[in-house]
Amino acid sequence: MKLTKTVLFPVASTVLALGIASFSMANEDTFTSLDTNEDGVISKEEAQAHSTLASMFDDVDANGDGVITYDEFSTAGLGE
Ligand SMILES: [Ca+2]
Ligand SMILES: [Ca+2]
Repeated sequence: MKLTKTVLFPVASTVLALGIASFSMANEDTFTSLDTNEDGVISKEEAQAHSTLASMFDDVDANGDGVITYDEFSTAGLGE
């Protein structure tokens, strides 16, 4: 029992870490492709290219400054 736990835990951690890494990359690709003027944030106009983001814009823009940062984007769980 003790041996099984010792062996399985690092494997599970690696799989989890890889899953998170690939999710983050997909997220970043989506964010970058939406940021057409490459100023590092998504404006309301740029968000129109992403139907989900466009309809959720005000919710995703957590601090209400009218643009979406990568932090706000990833916190909202967008990226597909
Ligand atoms: Ca932009
Ligand atoms: Ca914002």
